[in-house]
Amino acid sequence: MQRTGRPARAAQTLATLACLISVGLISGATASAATPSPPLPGGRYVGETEKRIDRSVKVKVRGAGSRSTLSGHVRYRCGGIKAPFQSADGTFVAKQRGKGGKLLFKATGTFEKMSLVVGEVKRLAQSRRRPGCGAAAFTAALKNSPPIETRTISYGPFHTEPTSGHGGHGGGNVALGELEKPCTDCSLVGILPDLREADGSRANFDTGAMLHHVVFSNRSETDATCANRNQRIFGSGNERSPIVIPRGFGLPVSAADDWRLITHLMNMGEHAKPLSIEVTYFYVEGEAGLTDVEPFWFDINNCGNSEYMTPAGRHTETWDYAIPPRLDGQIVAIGGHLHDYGEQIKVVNTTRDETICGGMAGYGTDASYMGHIESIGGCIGRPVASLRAGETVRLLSRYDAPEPLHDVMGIMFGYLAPSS
Ligand SMILES: [Cu+2]
Repeated sequence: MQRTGRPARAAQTLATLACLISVGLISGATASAATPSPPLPGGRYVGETEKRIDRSVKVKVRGAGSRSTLSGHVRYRCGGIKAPFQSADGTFVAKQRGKGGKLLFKATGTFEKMSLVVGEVKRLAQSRRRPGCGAAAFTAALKNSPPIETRTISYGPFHTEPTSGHGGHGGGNVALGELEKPCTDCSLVGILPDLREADGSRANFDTGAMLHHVVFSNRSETDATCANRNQRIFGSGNERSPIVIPRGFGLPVSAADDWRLITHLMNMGEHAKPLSIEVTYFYVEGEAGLTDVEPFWFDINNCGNSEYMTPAGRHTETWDYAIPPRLDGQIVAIGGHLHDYGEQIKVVNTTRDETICGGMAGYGTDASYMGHIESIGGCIGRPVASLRAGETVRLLSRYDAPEPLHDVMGIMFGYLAPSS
């Protein structure tokens, strides 16, 4: 199987097997204790405050320019050094070079959790030294206001049959009801979906597993763009894009909310095995002064099962939608979902001839994906765009497939602060 570029055909065939074969109901979900996590990449909410601790090392996180990176800077009083960094995985290196490219300063750090960075100043050029300055370990507390809590919940385990069995589909869609929520009087500000093997290790193509899709919905509300279904609150495909709601906004969760999920997991191995969907939630407890956001869902096959057919070659499928009064407001976060051979998912406001957000599909940088789709860009902003009731938006889903594919998807979902 190829490891970079587009997926090999054998894997592609597995990945595009039809999904909607059977729907069963499994009860129960287990929760694990909160685990320390790095800040959610792209989280603009992470903070604007830093703390002087060891030898005046300050770490300031200002947020991100994209969904996949976190950026900030390290400030070291000795020599007045301020060096920028970017982090995609919670670790970073901050460097500053002088004239001629000479390395003056180098610091490394790791986000131990949402609010704590630990690291080391590894190098400080002689010319910059002052008494009391030099290499040093540091810890830097990031203050978040309000404080952001994290909690990881494991849903399942789901028994998965090899895709070679069960008519080649490995079981199809499964529903799980009465889901555990991370909190009951709170606002979600970030969501990280993942897939795990029975031993807790990450499951992906390299372990013969795939998160075909999972959609979480709230049975206590109706969906904003499809009135006859439950409110879709978030979802993920195998790309597992982080969902980030920017600082100042939150998705409210109440005790009355009744969550369920529907998922299709694939097991490309030889034997049946359990797989669990693991979701790390970032949330703020109680009344925190955040502006409530409402989820919205744009989908090429919106009120159906989200699947559609794309022909061989490059093809863009579109879906037009008139904004109802409920979605008159400001979009603060939006991301997308595509399958293998997807190139771009985009939403434009055709009334104003403005692009709201376009996300490119990424392939071939993470070995565990073995060449399959691994990322899709999205947009975060305060706001990303505004919508007015009566305006028309168009969703454009572009694929370049070697053969007709009968069950691709084109989805953008996100969160909007309503005008009223
Ligand atoms: Cu999908």
